[in-house]
Amino acid sequence: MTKFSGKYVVFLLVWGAPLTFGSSRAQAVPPNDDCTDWIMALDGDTAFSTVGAATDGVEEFPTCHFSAYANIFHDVWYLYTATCSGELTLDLCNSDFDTKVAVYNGYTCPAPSPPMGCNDDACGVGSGLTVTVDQGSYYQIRVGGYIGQEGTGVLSLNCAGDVTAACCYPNGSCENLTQTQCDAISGSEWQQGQMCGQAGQACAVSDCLASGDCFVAHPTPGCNDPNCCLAVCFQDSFCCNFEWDNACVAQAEVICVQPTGACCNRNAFQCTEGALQADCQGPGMEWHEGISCNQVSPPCAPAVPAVSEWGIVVLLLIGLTGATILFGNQRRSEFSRCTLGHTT
Ligand SMILES: [Ca+2]
Ligand SMILES: [Ca+2]
Repeated sequence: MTKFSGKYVVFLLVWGAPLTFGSSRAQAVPPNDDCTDWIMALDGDTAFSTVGAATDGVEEFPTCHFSAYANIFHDVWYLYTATCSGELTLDLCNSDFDTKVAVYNGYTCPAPSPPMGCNDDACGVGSGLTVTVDQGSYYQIRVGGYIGQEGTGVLSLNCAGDVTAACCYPNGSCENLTQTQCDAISGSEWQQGQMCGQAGQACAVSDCLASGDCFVAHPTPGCNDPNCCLAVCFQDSFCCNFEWDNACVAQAEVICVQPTGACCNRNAFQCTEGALQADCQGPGMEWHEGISCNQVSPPCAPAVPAVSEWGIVVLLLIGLTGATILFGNQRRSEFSRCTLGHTT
């Protein structure tokens, strides 16, 4: 009741000074009187005036319900783009009237009710409040007064919190982190003002080089195709920070272009063009990256017998030769006998 009584006194004093009030109404209407005419507000101090402004915002009950009133009278509008992820603190303490203030999450008009926060008296009859914001998001600030109140003052804004930016790991992968978080990672670089959406610029592609096939899981981070490596790590930083596991391989198979080559099956004497390495596995299978079947050397043909097998081959040839000679001699003897019999 005490606070309400104070308000009531102030209210009477204002309405009890018609000359002052009348002269202020004659001033120009503030350019940001209407919600749709908001003005950008930056961190720091912004001088404002609500003199002559109309009340176009709506009553915000219960968020703005203080001392019997839920509206913010003679309001003017500002739009703020958060420069940090953390807490935005604003105040109207340096003002010459009984202020009220509200912060809305968004930039549309009418302002998206209910407001994130609202305050009447934080410093005397001046207003102030703190809301949680996300870097890069928009917030509407509605500045006005308690019923019947208007005047001039200063809107002070201070965004305190962690600013995130691209953090480039030594292997070239990128993650949006605060400078403190990024500095804690050995060899990393914090790119102030850049985000990982600009990965090609934020982090050097060549730094993503690492041993290990991009399409085969291995216990070390990164893989041997820098473009593929960066693309996968952009989606999943685990792959470049800890291990190139099966999940990284699965992403690589979707994102990256896999190398193909000739797949020679020496057991079946067949060769397949443009095969993936993963599809050319098993006994007798040979994968030759980036070449066609007619370039496979030695040609994709039956395997040459091993040295130990040559003895068997020679013996078979000797046996076959001997049998041929014997068979030939027998035939010649029969021919001689027949010829002699025929001539006698
Ligand atoms: Ca207004
Ligand atoms: Ca106030």
